[in-house]
Amino acid sequence: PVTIHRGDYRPPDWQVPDVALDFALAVEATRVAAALSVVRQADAPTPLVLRGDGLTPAAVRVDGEGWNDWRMDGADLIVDLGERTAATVEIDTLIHPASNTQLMGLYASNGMLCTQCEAEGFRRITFHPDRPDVLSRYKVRMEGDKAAFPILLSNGNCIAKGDGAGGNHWALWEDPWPKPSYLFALVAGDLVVNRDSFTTMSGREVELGIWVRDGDLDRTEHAMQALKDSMAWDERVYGREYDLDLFNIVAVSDFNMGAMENKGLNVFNTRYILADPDTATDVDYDGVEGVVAHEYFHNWSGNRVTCRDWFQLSLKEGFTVYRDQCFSADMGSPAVKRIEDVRLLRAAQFPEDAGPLAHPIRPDSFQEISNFYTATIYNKGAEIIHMMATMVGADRFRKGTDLYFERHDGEAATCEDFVRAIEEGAGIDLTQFRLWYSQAGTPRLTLSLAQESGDWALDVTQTVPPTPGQDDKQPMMIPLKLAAFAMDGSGAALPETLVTLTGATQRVPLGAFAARPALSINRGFSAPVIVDFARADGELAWLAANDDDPFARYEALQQLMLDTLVAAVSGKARGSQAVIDAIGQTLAGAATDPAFVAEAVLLPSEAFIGDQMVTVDPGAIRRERLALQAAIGTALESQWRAILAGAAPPATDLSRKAKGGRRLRGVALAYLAATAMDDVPALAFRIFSDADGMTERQAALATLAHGDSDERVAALDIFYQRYRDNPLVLDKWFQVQAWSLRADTVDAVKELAQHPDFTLANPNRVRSLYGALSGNQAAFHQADGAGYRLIADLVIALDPKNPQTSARMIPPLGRWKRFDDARAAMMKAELERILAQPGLSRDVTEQASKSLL
Ligand code: DPP
Ligand code: ZN
Repeated sequence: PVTIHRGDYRPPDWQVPDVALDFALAVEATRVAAALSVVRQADAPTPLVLRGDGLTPAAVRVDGEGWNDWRMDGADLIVDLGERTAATVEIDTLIHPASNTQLMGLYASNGMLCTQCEAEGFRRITFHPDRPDVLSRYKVRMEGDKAAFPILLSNGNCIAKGDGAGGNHWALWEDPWPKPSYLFALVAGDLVVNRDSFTTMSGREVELGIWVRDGDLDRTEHAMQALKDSMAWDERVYGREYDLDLFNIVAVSDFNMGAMENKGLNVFNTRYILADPDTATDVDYDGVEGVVAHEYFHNWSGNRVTCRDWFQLSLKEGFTVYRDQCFSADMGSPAVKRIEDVRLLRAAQFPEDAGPLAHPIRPDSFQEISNFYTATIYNKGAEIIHMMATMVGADRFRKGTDLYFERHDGEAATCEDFVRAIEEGAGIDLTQFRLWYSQAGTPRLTLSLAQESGDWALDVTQTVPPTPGQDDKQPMMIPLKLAAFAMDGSGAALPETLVTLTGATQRVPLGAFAARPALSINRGFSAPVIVDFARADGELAWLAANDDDPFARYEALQQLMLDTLVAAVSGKARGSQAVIDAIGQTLAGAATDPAFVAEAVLLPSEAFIGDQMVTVDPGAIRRERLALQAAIGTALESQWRAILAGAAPPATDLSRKAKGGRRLRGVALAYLAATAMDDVPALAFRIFSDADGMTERQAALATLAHGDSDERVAALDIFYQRYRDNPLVLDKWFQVQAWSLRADTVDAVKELAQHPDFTLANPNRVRSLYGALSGNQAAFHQADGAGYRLIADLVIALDPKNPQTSARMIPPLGRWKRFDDARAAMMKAELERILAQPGLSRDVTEQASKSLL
C-alpha cells in the first residue's frame, strides 16, 4: 500500500466551483450523470485528475462535446484538457447500491438509499478530485420510483419537484454553501418525519426534520429536543447561528460510524436518534444528545470552516468533541460528564498512545484515512482544545474562536490556523504548546514533595515515552491545576492554582504547612497526562472525602482502589478496609448527588488495572477485582440494600437526579451480585421484571448474565422474545452476553455468531458481539487464545464486505507487548494469519502490519 505524507501536500491544480449531479435512482443500479465546472489553478496545463473507486466512465464530455483525451490511472480518471483554463466536464457512471456492502458511497439499507462520503466515499459515486480543499456549490437532481422512494432528500434546499414518467417522481436540491465532496449527501426512501422549527438569534425560521422508518417516529422526540438545545447553545456560547432554512436528519440502521455531519442533511446511525424509555437506557439517551449536538456543531467547526487535508482531521473533530462535551456538561452534571470523558480517554486513547498504532493528533502519514478516525484524533484532540481553553479562560478562548471562524469562514483550514487564531485572539504564546499536535504518547508526570524550612514544594518531572517513529521527545507545555490542603484540621490550604509546566523538571512552591499536605493534582483533569505520585492510603481517603473539586475526589478514590488492586494482583495484598471505608463514606452523599456517587464508587475496569502493570495478568486481575467487589458488597451490604429498597425513579423521569438514582441502583446491584448471597439472582430478576424502563432492565440483565442462575436463562429468553424485532435492543442482548464475566463467554460468543439474528452486514450488530468481546479483558485474553482466534476470524470474514468496520477490530490484537510471551505469540500469530489472506483491504493491511511492529 502507498503511504501518504502530510509534508507532500500541494494545493489542487484544479478547483471545481460547481457540481451538478443527476441521479436515476434504483436499488440495483443507479445512473449518475455528473457535470463538473473546473477551473485551472496551476500555471502549467496539467491534466485534470479525478479520483474514482470502483467506477467506469460510461461517457466523458467536455464543454458539451464527446471527449477522447482521457485515460484511467488505476481507479482514477485523468482528463487531458490541453491548454484550457476552464471547462465543464461531464461524466456518466453506473453504480450498484444494493451490492455496496462497504457502506461507503451510495448504498442500500433497509430498502432505502443513502450515502456516506467521509472521508473518501464520494469517489465511489462519481469521479471527482474528492479532497476537502476542493469546495463546490452542488445542484442535485434525483429521480426514482415514487412508491419505492416517496422521500427524496439532499443538501440545502429543495427548489423544485414533480412527477416523471412511469410512476417516477423527481426533486431538485440546491446547496448555496460551497462544500467539500465529503459533505455531500443524498437519501431516497419510504420515510416519515418528525417536524419542528427553530428561530435563530437573528430571527430566521429554520424547519427541522428527523426522518425515520414508519413505526419509529415516537422515538425521535429526544433527538429533536437535543437538536433545538444544540442550536441555542451554539448561539449562546460561540455566537454561531444556523445558516440554511432547513435542517434534516435521517436515521439509518446500517452505518459504519455514529453519524455524519453532511451540510443540512445529517445522516445518523439509528442508535444515536431513536430513544424511548422502554428501549433506551439513560446512557443511550445521553449518547443521542451528545451525538446530535456533535453533528450539529460541525456545521461551523467542520463545514463552514473545513479541513485542508485529512491530516488536519482533528481540527474539526477534536474541536467538535470539545464543543459537544461542554454542551453535555451544561445540559447535565459537569463533574459527572468530566468523569465519563476521562474514563473514555483512559479506556480508548491511552492504550492507543501506548501501543504500536500511536500517532499524533495531527498525523504525519497514513495509508488509509479511515483508520485515523481514532480516539487520539477525537478525544485527545478534544483535550488539547480543553487545555487551551483552561490556560486562557472562557472569555479569551471565545475571542480566539471568534477570530478563527471569522478569518477562515468558507476556507479549508489547518490545525496551525486554529492555533494561530487562539494565539492572536486570546493573547497567548502557544509556541511550545504546538508539540501536542506533533508528538504522540501520553506524557507522564512523576511527582514528589520536598520540604525547605517549613515550606513545601512539589517537584515535577515530565517524560513523554517514545512512540513509533518518534524516539526522542521534547518537554511539553502542560497546564496543571493543583491545590494543597492541611489534613490536620488547621485549615491551611493552597487554593487552586494553574501551573504551566514547560521544562523536563520543575519545582512548584506550595507554601507553609505544619505537616505534609494532601495534594490535589490535575484537578478537573486539566491535562491528559499520567500522574505518578506515591501517596498513602490515608491521604487518598482524606482527599476522596474532603477535596473541594469533585473530579479530584473521584480521582483520589479511584487511585485508592487502583493501588489496592494492583497490590493484590502483584501478590502484595494489603487489605480492603481503606477502600471499604472510603466507599462507605462516599455513599453517605448518595441522596444529594447519586450520579456522582455512582461514578465515584465504581471499581476501575479490568483493562485500566492492566494498564498499570508491566505485564498484564488478565486472570489475576479478574480474580482480585471480583474479590474486592465481593468484600465491598459484603461489608456495605445494608447500604447497597437500602439503595435498592426504595422504588426506582419512573423511567420517564430523565432528570439528572432520576438518572443518577438509576445508575446508583445498578452499581448497588452489581456489588451485591459479586457476593455469594443467594437471594441476589431472585432480587435481580425481580428488578428485571418490575423495571418500567430499559436502564433498570438492562442493568439487571447484565448482572444476571454474569452468573449461573436459572433466572439468568429466563431473563435472557424473556428479553429476546420481547425485543427480537427491535434491532437496537437486540444488540443489547448480544452485548450483555459478550460482556459476561462467565468462564465460557468465548464459547458463548462463538455460538451467538451462528444465531439467526446475527449478521455481518450490520456494523452495530458486529460491534455488539465482537466489540464487546474484545472489551472483555479476561475473555478476550483467555489463555488458550480462543478469543484472539475469534476476532481474527471475524476480521478475515468481514474484510471483503466491510473493510472499514473490519479494520476497527484489529487494535486489541496489537497490544501483545503488554502480555506474557505465550499470549503475545498467539496474538502475533493471529495478526500474521490475517496478513496472509489474499486480497486484503488497505484498511486491514495497514492496521495489522503496523500492529506487528
Ligand atoms: N461523522 C463523523 C463525526 O462526526 C465523522 N465526521 O465525527
Ligand atoms: Zn465529528
